[in-house]
Amino acid sequence: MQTSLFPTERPEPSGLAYLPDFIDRAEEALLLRTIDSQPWLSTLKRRVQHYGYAYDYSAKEITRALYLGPLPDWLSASAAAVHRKGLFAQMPDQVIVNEYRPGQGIAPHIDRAPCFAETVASLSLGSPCVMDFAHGETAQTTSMLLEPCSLLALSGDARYLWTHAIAPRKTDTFDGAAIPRRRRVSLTFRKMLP
Ligand SMILES: O=C(O)CCC(=O)C(=O)O
Repeated sequence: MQTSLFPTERPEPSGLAYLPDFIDRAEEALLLRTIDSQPWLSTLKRRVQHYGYAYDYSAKEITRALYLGPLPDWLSASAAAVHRKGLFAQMPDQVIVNEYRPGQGIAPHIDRAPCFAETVASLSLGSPCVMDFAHGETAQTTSMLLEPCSLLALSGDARYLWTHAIAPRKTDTFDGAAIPRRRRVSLTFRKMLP
């Protein structure tokens, strides 16, 4: 486990919470099996699954018209576990599952403020990977290692002022160590705004 969230002398975005071992390896394996038994959408470079509400990637938004139905039981159990940590004022009701094969990533972005409530939280399964952050106004940058079974919650500045991204590469370097990427699957929990 990493001993500090951010390597020495890198800024730490305020509002960021990192919970290592949020789930155990058995829960991780069960989630991966369940996710892999569901249909994947393959319209992006990486495969995704949407729950609660579909995300419109061309409009870069979610509307209530894109409601898919309540979270399935297996996912609402995870959403409830996230909610119990006190990170969300209300139960998350929208989840995107992202699959990253080695070499795949996600472009720098801030989750849409008008669509989603104050916290966005991401549960990591499978491979570790480095997430990169950049402050929109000060141009500060920083990176952190997301370990499997961890939960990353972004609120405050980390949610609204810093972009987050995963570079499309096959090996990360973190604190001087090369970390080859394997398949990573993440579940990002959000609460839709009215
Ligand atoms: O894979 C992750 O941990 C982050 C996913 C993400 O940023 C998103 O779905 O908007």
